[in-house]
Amino acid sequence: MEGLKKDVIRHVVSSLGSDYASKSAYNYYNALALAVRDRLIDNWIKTQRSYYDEKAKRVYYLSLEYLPGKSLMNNLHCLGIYETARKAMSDLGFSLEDLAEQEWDAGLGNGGLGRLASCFLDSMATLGIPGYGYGIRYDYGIFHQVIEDGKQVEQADNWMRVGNPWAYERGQHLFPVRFFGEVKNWTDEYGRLRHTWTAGDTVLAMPCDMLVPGWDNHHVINMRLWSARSDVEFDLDFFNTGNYLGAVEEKIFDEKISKVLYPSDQIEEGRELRLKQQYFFVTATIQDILRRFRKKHQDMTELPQSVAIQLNDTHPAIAIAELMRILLDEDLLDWEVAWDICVSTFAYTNHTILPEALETWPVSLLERMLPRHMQIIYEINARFLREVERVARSEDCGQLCHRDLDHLKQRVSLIQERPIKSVRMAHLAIIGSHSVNGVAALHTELLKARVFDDFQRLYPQKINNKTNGVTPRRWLWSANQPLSRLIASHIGTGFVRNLDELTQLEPLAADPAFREAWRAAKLENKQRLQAYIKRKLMRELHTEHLFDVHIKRIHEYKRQVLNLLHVVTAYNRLRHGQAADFTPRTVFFGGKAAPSYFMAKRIIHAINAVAATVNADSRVNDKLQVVYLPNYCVSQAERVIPATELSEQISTAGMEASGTGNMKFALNGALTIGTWDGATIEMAQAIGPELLFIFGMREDELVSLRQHGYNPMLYYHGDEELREALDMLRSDAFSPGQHGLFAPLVDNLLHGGDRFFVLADYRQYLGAQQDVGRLYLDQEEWTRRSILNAARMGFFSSDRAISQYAREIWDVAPMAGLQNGKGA
Ligand code: CBF
Repeated sequence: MEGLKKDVIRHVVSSLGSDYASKSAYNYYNALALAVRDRLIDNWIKTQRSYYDEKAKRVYYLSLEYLPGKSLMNNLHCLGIYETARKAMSDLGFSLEDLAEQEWDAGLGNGGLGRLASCFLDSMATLGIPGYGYGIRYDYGIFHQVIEDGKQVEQADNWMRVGNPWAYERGQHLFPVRFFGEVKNWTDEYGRLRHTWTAGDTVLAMPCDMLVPGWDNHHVINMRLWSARSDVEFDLDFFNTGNYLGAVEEKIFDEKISKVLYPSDQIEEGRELRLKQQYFFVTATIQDILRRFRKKHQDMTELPQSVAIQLNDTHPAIAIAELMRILLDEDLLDWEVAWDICVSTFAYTNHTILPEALETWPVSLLERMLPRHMQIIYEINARFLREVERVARSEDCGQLCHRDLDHLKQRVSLIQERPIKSVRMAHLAIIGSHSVNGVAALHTELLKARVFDDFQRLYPQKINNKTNGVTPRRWLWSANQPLSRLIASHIGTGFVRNLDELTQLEPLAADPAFREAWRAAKLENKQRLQAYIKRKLMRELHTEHLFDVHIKRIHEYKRQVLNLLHVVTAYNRLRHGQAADFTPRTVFFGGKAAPSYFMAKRIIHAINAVAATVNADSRVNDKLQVVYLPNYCVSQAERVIPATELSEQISTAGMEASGTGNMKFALNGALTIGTWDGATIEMAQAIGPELLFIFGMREDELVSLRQHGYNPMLYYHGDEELREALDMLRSDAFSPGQHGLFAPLVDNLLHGGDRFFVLADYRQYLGAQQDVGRLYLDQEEWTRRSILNAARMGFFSSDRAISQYAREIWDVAPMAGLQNGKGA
C-alpha cells in the first residue's frame, strides 16, 4: 500500500505537474490511473513478447465501436489491488468511489454491439487468448444526452478534453491511409495484367493503445484505436502569403476523419465521411497486422495459420477488398491464391436482421474514393456469380436454385441495382469469410431461413451460431460488490472466472437466511441508486417499490411504447380506483435515440410527459412513479442493474438479435418480463421458463398474423383500456396545451400498420405484469426465483462465447501457462 501511495504522489507531482498538497480529486484520480497503468505495462510487454516467442496464432477483433466505460475499478479488481487502493486513497484523504467518479465514461459505441466488443476483449485477456481489439479513437464519443422540457437534447461528448491517462499515444508509428486517385494497369513479366493505385489524398493513422487486463493472470492485451493525423502540418504556400487559417485548413480537414462517432444504432446513414472512417480504420489495421506477420513469415499463404480476423458486423467489411488489394497489387499473388488466403482469414458476425441496418455503399462513391477496391469488388462478384451458376446447375443445390437462376443471381449479387446502384456489404462479408455467425439461436435460425437463405443453400456449413455473453468481472464482481461478496462467502470467488460455478447457489435458494441476505444485498443496491438519483435528479425514490427497469437504446422494435401503455393503463386503474391490489412500483426508462430518428425522440418525449403527469398526481404517486434516467451509459448501467428487480426485455419476437442487457440483469438477480426473442429465449431455457414472465406472440405467429392481414384497429376497438390509453396519448392529456404532440406515435400504431405489433401483445403484457405484481408481494418466493435466475446464468458468460469462437471459428488456443488462471 505504501508503494502505491508513493507512486500516486509522484505522479501528481511529476506527471501532472501539480502540488500534492492541493487535494484535487481530479489530479488524484489521474495519478492513481497512471500508477495502475504502470502496473499493467510490464505485463503487457511480457504478454506481447510471449506471442512472438511462441509464434502464437493471433486473433484480431475489428470493430468500429467499443464501449469500455470507466476503467479504474475494473482494472483494480483485475490486478487484485482494489482493497489496497481503497486504503491507500483513504490515507491520502479520498474515497475511492469519489475518485472513480472523476473518470470520463469512454463511450466509443452506440449500444450492444460496442459493449459486446468490450466484453469480448475482457474475456480474451482472461482466457489468455492472443487477441487484439482494433477500432477508432473518436475525439467525440456517443453524444451526452440531456432532457430539456421532456425532450432529448444532444451535447458533444468531449471526452478527450481532459486527456486519457489509460492510453499510450504512439506518434512515432504512423501508417499512411490513401483515398481517391486513379488505377494504372500494367503487365508483369508473365504477361499478367497488374494494377497500381496512385492515391490522391493521404492521411496518417496514429495508434493509441489501451491496455486490457485479464482477471488475476498477468495477461494484458491491447485495444489499438486509430486517430487521424494530417500529413501536412501547414501548407507553406498559404502560410507565406499570410493566410494562416488557410494553412491549417487541410490539417483540420484530414483530422476530421476520427472526430466523431456516428450516433445511429441500426440505421445506416450512408454518409461519405462514414465510409472514410471505415476505410481509414481498416487499412491502418491491415497494415499493422501484416507488419507484425511479416516479422516472422515470408510466405503470405501462411497468413490463415497465424492470423484470424473477426469482422464485428459489416462496418469493417471493406477489409476483404483491402487485403485482396495488398495481396494482388503489392505481393503480386494470383487471384485464386489471394482469395483463398482472404476467405480462410476472415470471419463475420452479423448483429441484426433489420433491413434498415444492412449496409450498402453507392458504387459511384466507392469508385471515386476507393477506385481499386471497387474494381476488386466487381471481380469478386463476377467470379462469385459464375460459381453460383455452377452450383445452381449442379445437383447439390437442388431444383430450387436452378429454376430461378436469374433471380437468384440478382438476390445474391454484391451489387444491388436499385434504388441506386450500391454494394451490399453483408454479401461481401459473407462471400469473403469462412464463417458467418449470428449472436443467438433464434437470430441465427432467422439468418439461415430468411435473411441469408440463398447463402445458406449455397454454403450450408458457413452460417453458425455463437450466442452472446457478458463479462462477469465488470457486470457482477465490479458492479455489484454487495451481492458478489455474499456469493463469494458461500461458494468462493471461482465464479468470477468460471461463471458455471454459480450453480452451487441453487440449494441456497431454499435457505431462508440466505434469502434474507440476498434481499439485503439488493436493498443496499437500491439505496445506492436512491442516493444517486437524489444527487443527479433531485428525486426521492421509494426503495420499498418494485424497481422495474427498461434501459437500452430507444427503438420502435424494442417497444418502450408497450411499456408506456402499461404505465398509462396502471395510472388509469389507480385513478379510477380500480387497482386496490396494485403492487407499488417505480418504472425506470433510460436510453438514447439516434438524433435523426424522429419517432424514437418523440417516444422519449412521451415517456417524460407521462412521467410528469403521473409523478405530480397525488392520487397515485405513492404507488406509481416513473423516472427517466438521462444519459444512459455503461457506468450508469453498472449502478442501475444491481438495483433492478424487474428487467424489461419486450422487443417484438424475432427483432432483437440477442440482447446482452437481458443477461446482465438476470446475473444480478432481476426477474425478466420478456418476449420469446433473442437470447432471452435461451435464458428462459437455461433458467426454466416458469422462473421468468414470458408473454406475447412468437416469431412464427407474428409472421402468420402478418400474412393473414394484421389489423391494429381491431385491437383498438376491442379493448377498452387500450383505447383509453391511446386516446389519452393522442389528446393533450399528457401534453397540456400541445394538442396532438404524441399523435404521430398513436397514428403510427393505428394507421401506420404497427410494424412491431405493439397492440397485438398489449393484453398479454398486461397479464404478465399482473403476475409480476402478485409475485412481488410474496418476497420469499420472489427471492428464491431471483437466486435461481442468477445461479443458472453460467452459460451467458462472454468467456463461454469467446471459447467457442476460439475453438470453432479462429482455431486458436489459450497461451500455455495461462489456462488455469496462473500468470505466465
Ligand atoms: O450482438 C450485440 C448486440 O448488437 C446489437 O446491439 C446491434 O447493434 N445490432 C443488437 O441489436 C443486439 O441484439 C445485440 O445483442
